[in-house]
Amino acid sequence: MAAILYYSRNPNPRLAVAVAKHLSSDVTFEFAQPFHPDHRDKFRALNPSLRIPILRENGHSLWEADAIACRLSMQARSNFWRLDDEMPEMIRWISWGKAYFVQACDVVHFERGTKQRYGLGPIDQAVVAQGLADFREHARQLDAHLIGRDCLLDSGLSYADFRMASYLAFNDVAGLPLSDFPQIAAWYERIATLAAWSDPFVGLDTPALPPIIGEP
Ligand SMILES: N[C@@H](CCC(=O)N[C@@H](CS)C(=O)NCC(=O)O)C(=O)O
Repeated sequence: MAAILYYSRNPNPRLAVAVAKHLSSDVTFEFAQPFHPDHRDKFRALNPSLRIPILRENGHSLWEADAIACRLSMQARSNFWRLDDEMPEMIRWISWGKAYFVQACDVVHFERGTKQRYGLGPIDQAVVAQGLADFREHARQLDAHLIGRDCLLDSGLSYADFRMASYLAFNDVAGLPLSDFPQIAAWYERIATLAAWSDPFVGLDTPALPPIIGEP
């Protein structure tokens, strides 16, 4: 029986779906609303944090997008998740991204996007200002690394690129100043040309995200 990938259109589930599409993984995609009162009990049993993506396989639940990407890449016998000499480099960028660049993107997107979609309160402008300052600091480092290269790793596209880009797919809402960082902008444009990235939900019956209803 094919594994089930529980997903939504939100950033981390989107990332997992993009990985599965990129790798042509043999999974059944199942749209999920783990925080819906009717579904909480089911999803708490699959992931105590209630969060998605979750990869359900032979009675086992694997959660965290990075772990799911690793599993799907190994199953596909792909080097998208490096298992060779470049693995430490790849993990370096995943780890740095989660701690700094992706984290800054997440902070800004949470205020301007998630909170306004799900009615979680007004935008905290101080949090946004700090998030933007952090974004600029870390984007400078990432931009410098990308000079003269197409991808984060020497040998080409890897999961580290997808993870680093995970919140940039939402920049219409987050409004991060990408154009101030030309190497990042060009790198992201290359990722956005990949069909699996530009619209991972093609062929899936996936409700749209709730609209932004809070302040702009
Ligand atoms: N660290 C987790 C974070 C997972 C997470 O925060 N998921 C959010 C979306 S980004 C979620 O489950 N939201 C509920 C939903 O999408 O319905 C990962 O990387 O997978």
